[in-house]
Amino acid sequence: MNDVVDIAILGAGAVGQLICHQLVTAGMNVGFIGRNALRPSQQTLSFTPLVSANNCQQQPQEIHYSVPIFAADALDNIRLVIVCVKAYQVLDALAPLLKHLPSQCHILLLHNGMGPHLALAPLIDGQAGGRGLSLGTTSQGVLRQTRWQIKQTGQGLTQFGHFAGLPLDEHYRRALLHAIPGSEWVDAIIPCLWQKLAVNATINPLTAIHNCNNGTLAQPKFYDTISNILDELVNVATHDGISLDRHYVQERVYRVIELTAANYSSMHQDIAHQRRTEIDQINGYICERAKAHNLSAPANTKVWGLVKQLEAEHHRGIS
Ligand code: KPL
Repeated sequence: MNDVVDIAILGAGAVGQLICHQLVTAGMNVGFIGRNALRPSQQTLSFTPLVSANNCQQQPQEIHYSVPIFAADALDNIRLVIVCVKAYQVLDALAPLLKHLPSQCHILLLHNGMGPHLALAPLIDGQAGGRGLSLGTTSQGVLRQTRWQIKQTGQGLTQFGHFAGLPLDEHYRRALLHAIPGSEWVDAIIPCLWQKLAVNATINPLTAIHNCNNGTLAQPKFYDTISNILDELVNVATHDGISLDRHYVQERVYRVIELTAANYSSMHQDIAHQRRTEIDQINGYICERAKAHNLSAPANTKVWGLVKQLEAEHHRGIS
């Protein structure tokens, strides 16, 4: 058996650790890139699986396992980097690593929101040796309990697709689909990212602004705001050449509200913990694309502004 670690995850947040767990469980050799690591080390991770619906009496067993952490300049064997940092960190985290990654190493972005792929594609496309960029989105629910301890809170669809440069090698494609439950490879990933953007552009800012869980948004008083955000999003996407089914998009948002009713969105948690949010890459992205097409997007502009205000209040220490 080949024990060389050839897959690296950049970003050890909740999603990064979940993907790591799923790949390790499927027998793949995975490690994390330690952005400030000077020498290689090992880290023990803990994972609590989902309680299965027909076995809710039994407490799920916590699983512990160890994975390598690489120094950023020791990445010669890496053939696939899965980027799980927040959308606003992608460029700063990845750009300095590109010179240390082998020329045939493929990059896969997996984060909420949109935008970084546009800035990254020219850096990947022009590389000698044949680098490639794929994009992905996941709706799996996961909660980080302590620094290296996560708990899966929900199943969900994960979609991957090619975006620029050379396609991901078939071996890695198959491995990802085998390892990640409910995952699929799609021919056109950008429409899938817009659909996920619709979920995040409604649930995330509204739960943060109204300090509520996802399920609260099923109340009729939120209907018009959700509708307006989605009208604008679908219109902007159309001008970007992406045709979305308006009815289906809204149905999907309400399905997620129902399925994750008890959860607090990632943006709600970011505001609650006084962290920066991904609002610029979610509603901000919609507003920027609207501006590029000379369209107005008042509902998205409003929630973008309100969340920026919440971020600024925390920054100034007001709560
Ligand atoms: O992706 C999410 C998030 O919180 O970022 C949703 C689907 C809204 C679940 O909370």
